[in-house]
Amino acid sequence: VEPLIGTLDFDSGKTDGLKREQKTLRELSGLFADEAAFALELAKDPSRLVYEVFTLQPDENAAHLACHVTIIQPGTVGKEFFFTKGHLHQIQETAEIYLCIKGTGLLLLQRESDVRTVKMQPGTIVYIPPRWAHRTINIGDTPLVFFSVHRADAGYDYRASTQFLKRILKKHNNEGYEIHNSF
Ligand code: S6P
Ligand code: ZN
Repeated sequence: VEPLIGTLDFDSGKTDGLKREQKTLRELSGLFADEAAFALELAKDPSRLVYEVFTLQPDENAAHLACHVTIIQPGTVGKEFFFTKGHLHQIQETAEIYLCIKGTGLLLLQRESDVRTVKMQPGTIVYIPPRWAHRTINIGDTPLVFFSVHRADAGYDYRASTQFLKRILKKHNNEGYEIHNSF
């Protein structure tokens, strides 16, 4: 395998040499708590960008690492802040490391009924142990940018995306966020 080289500009959040995937509102159907607000936003602009994932990873997977840069746009559906779908890894013993580059967010970690929220700001490093589902939420008004690394053959299990027990909502007429139960 040849060395792979990409760049992330820490000031602008722009990447180069990484493969881009995007998630728009229509791909996040069924995930936000307020279905009426979601329908309204979808009608306005179904291809509104919520987040992008940029990947640097070799084609061959075994024994390699994958790294990603995720950029979550600021925004809400109703009061709920924009987030990533969230997942577990198909290979359950996969751990992952996150490094926040820009913006303000929360990392929601969940293992069965055990839920943690970790504040993400530039410089925050989080080790996500195996078997903890993870979703990231942009609670700021600028894009949230973070870098992550895990084994390249980990795979993704998105069943976790509908099972998060907490939701992060914007405070009424106020700066900041509050954490609510999902169900
Ligand atoms: C991958 C890592 C991140 C997410 C990205 C998008 O293991 O956790 O790169 O893929 O933040 O989230 P999701 O839940 O849509 O894959
Ligand atoms: Zn992950």
